[in-house]
Amino acid sequence: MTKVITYGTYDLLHKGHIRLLERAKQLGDFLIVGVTADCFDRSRGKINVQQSLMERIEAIRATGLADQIIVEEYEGQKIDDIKKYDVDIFTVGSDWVGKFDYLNEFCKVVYLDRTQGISSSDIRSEFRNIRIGVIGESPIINKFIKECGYVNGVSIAGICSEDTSKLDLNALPLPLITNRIDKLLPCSDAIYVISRPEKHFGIIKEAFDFGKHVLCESPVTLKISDYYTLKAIADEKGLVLMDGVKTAYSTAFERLVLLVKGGIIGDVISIDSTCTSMEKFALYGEQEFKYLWNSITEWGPTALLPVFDILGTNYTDCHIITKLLAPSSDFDLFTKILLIYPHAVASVKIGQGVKSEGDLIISGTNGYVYVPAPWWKTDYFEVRYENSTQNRRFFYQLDGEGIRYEILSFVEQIESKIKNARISNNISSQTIKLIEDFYSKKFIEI
Ligand code: C2G
Repeated sequence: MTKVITYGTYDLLHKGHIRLLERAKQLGDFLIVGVTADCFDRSRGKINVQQSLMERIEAIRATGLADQIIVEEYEGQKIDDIKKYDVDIFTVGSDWVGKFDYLNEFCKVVYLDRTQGISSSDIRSEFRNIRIGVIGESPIINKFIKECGYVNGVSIAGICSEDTSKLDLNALPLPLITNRIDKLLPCSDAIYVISRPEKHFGIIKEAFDFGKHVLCESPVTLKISDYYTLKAIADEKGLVLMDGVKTAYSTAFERLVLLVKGGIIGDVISIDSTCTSMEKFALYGEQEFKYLWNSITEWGPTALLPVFDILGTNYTDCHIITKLLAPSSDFDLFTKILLIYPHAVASVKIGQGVKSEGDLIISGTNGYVYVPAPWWKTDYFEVRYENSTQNRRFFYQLDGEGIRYEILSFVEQIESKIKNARISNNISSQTIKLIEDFYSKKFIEI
């Protein structure tokens, strides 16, 4: 009996996939089809897969072409499978020609012509065509627009900006560049806001008036009452208001929180979270670039995320210690926040004008989690114990600093009726409350 094996994601099964499977089956007497697991697809950069593993397996089963279905979960598994199932032929579409020649050591490798004119990506883009208007002046916009290219069915409607000096406009094909938001909104389905935080409320309110969904760099507003006003409008109009902290969409961070909540280091007693970066302040010092955010708005939401995600937001006391650029200024060069909980404490250090080690340390009664700098865009963390032989290391792919996952989550929120935002309203509102306290001068100045 000649055994044939082939692998694929098989998302939104179409005739190209089926033709491949039919010809693979003709190569032998027994066809094994390996369907890729969600985490394996994500690790190899396929983030747009719409169907779950079970849905994709069922679709393959329904074709009646597979004699056996297995799941592909890790890099290198093909060699294991070929040996384990005593496979004679490995086959895959010609878009992979050359990539699997190394398997010739274990079995015959056959590349079958790919069916032209159809792909899962094209099908996804037929289902989805979301035009995102971008509003702001930050150089992060360059990354955001580039990352949109990795999300099927998303395009950039244009940019509304008061100062485009930090934007790579020639690198980006943009249908519209304006400084008028009422020009951008009509040609957008949704907007991404990264303008100065004090302008967020007005911009989002206008976007809601035009019936547009909003992804806003955190903090969404500077006043908690404004945040509740916007949430009420969004709920009433059935619009999405999503808080954009890209770290929340990094697999490493998501898994870290789940492991800690699952007790991997025992009870969490202390969290030390540091986010500093002198880069922008050195480049655009406050005098020259009035759009530079201060430390509490630039880094506060990110640095507070692990604290609120793991310890919650019911702290009993809060101390804010800050170093201002000048006595009368709102621009904090450095701020330290101490949050006291009934059975834990958290220390958050943030700085646009002060440099420190940007790591994250979560201390527990059985061990601790160490995330090296820059922890907020890490693909790696360690769980460490007194007996270091028990230490464990975790790696998770992180493409584009997490921005493409954030965009994907935004469009999925728009399409689905279930609003299961990665950042809860509670975390968003409590972050805003702390920032509002800062602006109300509820701090100790050093
Ligand atoms: N395919 C095809 N014609 C198309 C689209 C896909 O012949 N129009 C083939 C691909 O070449 C592949 C199989 O159908 O052999 C499954 O395609 P995908 O679901 O896109 O998965 P892919 O990531 O290409 O799978 O490790 C090998 C990869 O997992 C191959």
